[in-house]
Amino acid sequence: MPETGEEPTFFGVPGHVTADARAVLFGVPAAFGTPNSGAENGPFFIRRLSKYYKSRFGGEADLLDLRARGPVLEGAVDGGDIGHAGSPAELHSRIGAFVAGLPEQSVPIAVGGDHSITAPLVAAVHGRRPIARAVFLDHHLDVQCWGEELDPLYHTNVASHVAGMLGPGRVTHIGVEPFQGAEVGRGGALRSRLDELGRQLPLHGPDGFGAAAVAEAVGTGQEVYLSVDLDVLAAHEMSATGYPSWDGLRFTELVGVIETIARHNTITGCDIVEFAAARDARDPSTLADAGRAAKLLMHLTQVVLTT
Ligand SMILES: [Mn+2]
Repeated sequence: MPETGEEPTFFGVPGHVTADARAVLFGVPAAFGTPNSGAENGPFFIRRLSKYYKSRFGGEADLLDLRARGPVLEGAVDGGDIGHAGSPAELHSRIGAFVAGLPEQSVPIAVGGDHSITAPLVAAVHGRRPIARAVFLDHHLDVQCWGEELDPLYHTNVASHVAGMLGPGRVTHIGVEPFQGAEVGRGGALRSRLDELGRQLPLHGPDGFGAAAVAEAVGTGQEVYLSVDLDVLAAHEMSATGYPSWDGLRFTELVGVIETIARHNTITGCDIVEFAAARDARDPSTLADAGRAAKLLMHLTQVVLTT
């Protein structure tokens, strides 16, 4: 992976937000909401590996989607990184201002960063056009079942913060671990918080992740925010993340789930979070995971642009 002086854009798309942009990719290189370091390097790695698609052609190429026989990334731009200097609150207000300032027809696609950034992203997207449902593709629930008051935003309670913004029944979890623990005596609290939140389509459900099961869990005809925590993938496909999952969705399944959601709903904002690696990591496994994350970003962007 050659280091050049100039930062590449995601997939080599234009590096500024144009008035007619339909998808705005941007980085949120922040790790305020996690005890682990490395999540701040997500945009760095994913931008670098996204060059793969055009690297055979010296960085400039027309790409074709073989499935639709159509163009790729037409209307996508890279809005750069949201600066993460200062406090979490300052980061959140910069995220809010950035999203609010985007052209009306464009869909923001954020690359984190740890999972806590989903909360200010949802708030900003919801402020432009009301979201009916947030879908978390995540191995973990990120739901707070301890205490009476909701703790300050952290990557472990981000779904609770999002649910608090959208109201009851509007959060769907897909790919979560089916066996969940809570503190002794708090199992009932977890169950009632989950009932309040919405639907869960865990790993190893009876209906798998086919189109019918996904449409049933997510619904149809709604404005949807999609958050992909990369640990929803099994560790053999994603170990460059804070909490790799022994078991999880296969990459192909994950893409299928995203396409099903997009076919039946309108995605008005999305993110890919929790890629994590040391800045100087160059081992084959980290690079393969970053390449996979870049490919997922490609799918997500194409889904936004073509459905
Ligand atoms: Mn998460």
